[in-house]
Amino acid sequence: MYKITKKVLLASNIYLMDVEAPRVAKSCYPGQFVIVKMDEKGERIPLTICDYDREEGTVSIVFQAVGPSTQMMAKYEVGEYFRDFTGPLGCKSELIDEPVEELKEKKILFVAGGVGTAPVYPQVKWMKSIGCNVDCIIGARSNDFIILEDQMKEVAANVYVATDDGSYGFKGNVNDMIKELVQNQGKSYDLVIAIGPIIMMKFVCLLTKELGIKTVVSMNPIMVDGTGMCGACRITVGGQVKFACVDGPEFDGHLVDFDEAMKRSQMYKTKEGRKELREKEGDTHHGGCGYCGSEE
Ligand SMILES: Cc1cc2nc3c(=O)[nH]c(=O)nc-3n(C[C@@H](O)[C@H](O)[C@H](O)COP(=O)(O)OP(=O)(O)OC[C@H]3O[C@@H](n4cnc5c(N)ncnc54)[C@H](O)[C@@H]3O)c2cc1C
Ligand code: FES
Repeated sequence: MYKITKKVLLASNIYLMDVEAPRVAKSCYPGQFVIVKMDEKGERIPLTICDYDREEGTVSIVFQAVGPSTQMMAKYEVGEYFRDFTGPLGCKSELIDEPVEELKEKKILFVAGGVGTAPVYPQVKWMKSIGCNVDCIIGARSNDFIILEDQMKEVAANVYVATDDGSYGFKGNVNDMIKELVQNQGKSYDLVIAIGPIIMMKFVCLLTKELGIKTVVSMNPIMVDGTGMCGACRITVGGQVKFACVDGPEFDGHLVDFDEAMKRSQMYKTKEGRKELREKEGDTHHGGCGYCGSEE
């Protein structure tokens, strides 16, 4: 059982919770995720590790209450317990293993979209902890959906907020903000790390390819069970088949087939779509994920 020690409403329907999970806190790294189960019969919900405190033994998760399970999760209060808190899962961010001196030489821009800001935060925090100053764009539809701005300002050298409707910060999407920084303000970057909705990551990659900036993306949004069992997160990267949850979630964004990923994740949502995928792709679904509705 895993006790909730903190609960904060970050923005409309978006919550942060700290959970007592000492073993996960001890071994996790930025980029990894956990699978949370509220009770015995609860759905398995994969969520990115947003922060951790190895000494306190707590892990922070951020989630948007959208479906029935996350809505139920939002009702949990401090002092209540999750039944399962499995992790850390997935590979740690590639930056963690890079030599610090090389990282210090690089000019890095993080691009966070919507709830995707949650997985960006621990990476930026890590960079600060090893003495690297990085820039960060936080993009959201409007002022109401911006999360972790103050926390990000503590760890990034510069934080640029962009809203689609101009209700706060720069008016425009994250791509408009990148163009503003690179083309109008004369900033230059060696690496972009973009995490957010698939459509956002696709368009960021199209732009950074034009600008000649290497880009890493995180394919968390297409995951379903997060264990390599369901086949939902199958993607093509540079012509090779990969599974986001076990081979990723981070990949070279210029090699990811985003159109296929978006089409597959739509098809995976319906029974007919899953049947069609099985017929086309063979046995990518091994069953037993308890998530996709498949019987086998
Ligand atoms: C790595 C990862 C981990 C996640 N972990 C969690 C989690 O722990 N908990 C959770 O609840 N959810 C999680 N998610 C789900 C989360 O991605 C949401 O599905 C997603 O962020 C949508 O948020 P939004 O609706 O606020 O996006 P929007 O507000 O619609 O968009 C966010 C930003 O993307 C920009 N954008 C959108 N379309 C384009 C475009 N075509 N070109 C350029 N920019 C564009 C917008 O301008 C805006 O700046 C995770 C997602 C990722 C990527
Ligand atoms: S989420 Fe990767 S196989 Fe299911």
